[in-house]
Amino acid sequence: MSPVKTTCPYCGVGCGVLATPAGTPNATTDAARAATIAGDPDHPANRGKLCSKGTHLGETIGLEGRLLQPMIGAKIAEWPAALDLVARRFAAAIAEHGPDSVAFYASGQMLTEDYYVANKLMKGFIGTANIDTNSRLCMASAVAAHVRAFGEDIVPCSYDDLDTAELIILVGSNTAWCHPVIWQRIEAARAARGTKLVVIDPRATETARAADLHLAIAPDTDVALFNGLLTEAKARWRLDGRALAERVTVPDGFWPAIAVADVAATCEISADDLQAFVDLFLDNPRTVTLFSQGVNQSTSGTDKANAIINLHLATGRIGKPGAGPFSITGQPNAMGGREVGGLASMLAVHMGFSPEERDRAQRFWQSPTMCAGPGLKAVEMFEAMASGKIKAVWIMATNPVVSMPDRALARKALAICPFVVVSDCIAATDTGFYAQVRLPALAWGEKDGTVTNSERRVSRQRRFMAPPGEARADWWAVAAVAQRMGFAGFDYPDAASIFREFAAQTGFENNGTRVLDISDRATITDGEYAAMAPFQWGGASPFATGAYPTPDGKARMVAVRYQPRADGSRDFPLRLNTGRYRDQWHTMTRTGLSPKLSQHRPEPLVEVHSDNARRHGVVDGGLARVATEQGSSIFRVAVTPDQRLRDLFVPIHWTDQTSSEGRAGRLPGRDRDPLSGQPGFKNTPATIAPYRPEWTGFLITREVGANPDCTWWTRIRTRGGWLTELAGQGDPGVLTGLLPVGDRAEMIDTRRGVVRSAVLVAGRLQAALFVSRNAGLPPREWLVEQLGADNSSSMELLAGRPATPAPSRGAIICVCFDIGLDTITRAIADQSLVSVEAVGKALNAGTNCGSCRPAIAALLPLRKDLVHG
Ligand SMILES: Nc1nc2c(c(=O)[nH]1)N[C@H]1C(S)=C(S)[C@@H](COP(=O)(O)OP(=O)(O)OC[C@H]3O[C@@H](n4cnc5c(=O)[nH]c(N)nc54)[C@H](O)[C@@H]3O)O[C@H]1N2
Ligand SMILES: Nc1nc2c(c(=O)[nH]1)N[C@H]1C(S)=C(S)[C@@H](COP(=O)(O)OP(=O)(O)OC[C@H]3O[C@@H](n4cnc5c(=O)[nH]c(N)nc54)[C@H](O)[C@@H]3O)O[C@H]1N2
Ligand code: SF4
Ligand SMILES: [Mo]
Repeated sequence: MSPVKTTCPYCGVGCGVLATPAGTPNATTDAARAATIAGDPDHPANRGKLCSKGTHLGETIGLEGRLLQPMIGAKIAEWPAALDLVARRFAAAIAEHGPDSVAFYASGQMLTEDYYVANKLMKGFIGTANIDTNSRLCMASAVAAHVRAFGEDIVPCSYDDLDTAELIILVGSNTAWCHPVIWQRIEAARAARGTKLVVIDPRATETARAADLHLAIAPDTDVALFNGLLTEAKARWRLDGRALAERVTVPDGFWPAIAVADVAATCEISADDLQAFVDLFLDNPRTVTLFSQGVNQSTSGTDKANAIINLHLATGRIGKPGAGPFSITGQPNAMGGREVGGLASMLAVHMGFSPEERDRAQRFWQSPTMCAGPGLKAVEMFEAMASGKIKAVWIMATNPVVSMPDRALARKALAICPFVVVSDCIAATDTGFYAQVRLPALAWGEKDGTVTNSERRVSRQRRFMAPPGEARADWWAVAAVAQRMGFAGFDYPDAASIFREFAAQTGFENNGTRVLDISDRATITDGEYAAMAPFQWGGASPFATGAYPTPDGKARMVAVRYQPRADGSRDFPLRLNTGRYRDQWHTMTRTGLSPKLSQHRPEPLVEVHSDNARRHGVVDGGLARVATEQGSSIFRVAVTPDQRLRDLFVPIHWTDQTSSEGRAGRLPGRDRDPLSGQPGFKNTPATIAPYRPEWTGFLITREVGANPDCTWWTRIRTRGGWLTELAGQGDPGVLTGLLPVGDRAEMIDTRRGVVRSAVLVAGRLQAALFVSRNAGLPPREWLVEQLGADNSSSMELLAGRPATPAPSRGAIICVCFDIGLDTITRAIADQSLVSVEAVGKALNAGTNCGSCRPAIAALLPLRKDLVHG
């Protein structure tokens, strides 16, 4: 078959993908659903590149774990019955308690067409703005800052600006892991043009380690840093006087308000480093400042973003090639959601809630009723649910039980809410557990529509596999419910017709007041929609003319003051930071299916500075309990110089499905930015203490099996099966109940507290359990590879290693070629390798997707000049 041009379903870089289905069209069996994945050389976002997650998409498109039928409670239902029930319960709640008693909680992983229909139904027909999305946890601060500064939610930059910038500043962004193809573009620019790179992040990430200058600022001191830089630029007469006179409004009292007494001391960085930053900034006018969650996910997130924007406005570094403040989006369609208006704080197509705007939307939709004003923002929505005010909620394409702050809140809210609908492609999710109705959604490769990436580029996601089972598009389910509720205007035959309506709305009575206007596409044919090439709205540089979509046409500086956060208490003296791993996506419903992607970080780690570890008695490789006021969870300890003295870092990915503890989601509190409502996920008062189990162990199985009954376990995909790490108290003997039937080889040493069991069927390993009271456990690598292998020797299996062991590979760095840390460090030492390229030549590592290149660079002897490119 010829390749289908589509878009990667993960991050907001929005890479074009060529998917070539391997099997017969319309096949719905697992084997037939295979596809070959490659980067699309013609897509402007990636020009053929893909990171590790995109490269291994083929490992995630099977039917394993899929929800394939509507479910009412625990029973399979037909679509009509499920839709009738949803419509009836929503209508009943509205009739009895009014429109504000119902809510939708949506997601930046929905397509624009899905989002448009959900927003239209809620705001124009049900008549409340209680539709919010996980973008509240992700982009809301950037949105609020854009609106404050520019009058509209506009990202002023394009990826091309990275190619022409002289200086790139990354603020609160682990670009090398979270936006890897942008990172590769930055690295290419550095190699070709000597572009300077500054990274501002409390952690020394792989991104930060590669920078010319890394400022490991104290958490949440960004406003002080950027206000300080702007004050210094003014003192040195380096503002853009013309821009300030003609294009920017500076509020009275701005300069005294932003003054910071001692920037270096406030940010806890050296005066020399601060000076180096100031010099780099003043010497390099073409500056792009990229920012993401270290900025947005903060109780001062909107102020942080405006501090960055202020700097660019006042120095004239915006609306020009190679210059601008650039909020990069997390999810594949965070931007599309903002465009249709799927946030409780906007109405639709970049309009607010003024009487004229509401009237305009009502006339466009020909709708019976309109929401009166803004709705409940994500955390408020769940608070309203928990206090019984919301009687029915529909959650689509997000897993709030895992991803919302304050672990108790979402669980309590969903337990109390009388009617919960969850649309997902996956059957078992922590949120689905609370649903009365679960609706099977199309997954990537089956769904069809559009997404918008960080640079405002709209691309098609195209179907290349038949929908399995009863799975249906989210827009279809929402429209079907709307029709059952008696609303006209929802009889869409396909995604194209929704796209045309959305495009028309962006232009409806716009008259140039809003930059978002794609109404030239409102009349495209189905064929044109099918063939639609990626396009960018707002052009490459929406503010190139110097005009802004405010009433007076000028941008606005905002006097944002640095406000220190209260210090941690005696009980919680540390600061907990949470974030992402390179090869996992959020709650792992998709990347967690890929054996390749699961190798990079097979367990959730808590990263701790060595002094901090010593002070709290935790050791590298041991287990530790991290606690905050909200709760606690257990992680494997990684002692590292990458953390600041009092900071801890844990990953967000593990859930009830994959771990008993090891759960970042239990830890952050509800504190949020007062303007955007975005939670401060990156800075929670916390503490750490050793967790000393009586025994530790691991289990290797072919099937997922039941969850172990012990204090701590975490599970990950391996080739041909699953690896579960275990630790607990009491008798570990009960764990043998997790082993399947077969020929059992066993070694039990009660004195040393060792249990080793291997289960074979026809000489092939089906499962293995290793438990030890004194922590002596063999490496997992070889054993995992024996799953299902021919002619296994029980002796070797129980020893946990082959009779003639191969040299250890160590933790896998390059997932494309399975190359481990030990292999790379050995090659570097033995062959005196000094560049990433040389390592690639010797081992292949880093030569496919390139996601591991920063990790390889970090292993090289200090020859920074050679590692770029
Ligand atoms: N591999 C992978 N990639 C992803 C995702 C994924 O799950 N996995 N998710 C996608 C999504 S939805 C998003 S939103 C993006 C997120 O992408 P990023 O924002 O790059 O990722 P995070 O790891 O959440 O956090 C970024 C950095 O902010 C730093 N930080 C914490 N506090 C502060 C502070 O006070 N100031 C500053 N300056 N920095 C701070 C953290 O130490 C962290 O390194 O990634 C997208 N890409
Ligand atoms: N502590 C902490 N918490 C965080 C963050 C953090 O940094 N720290 N980051 C926050 C951020 S930025 C984000 S974006 C969120 C992400 O958090 P979530 O949105 O909760 O995480 P996902 O795993 O992406 O959930 C998406 C769900 O939708 C399903 N799905 C995928 N595609 C579709 C589809 O087309 N239709 C339907 N109906 N379902 C689909 C998937 O199977 C999955 O269950 O987490 C937030 N929470
Ligand atoms: S950078 Fe990686 S995850 Fe992001 S869109 Fe591209 S291939 Fe997908
Ligand atoms: Mo996000």
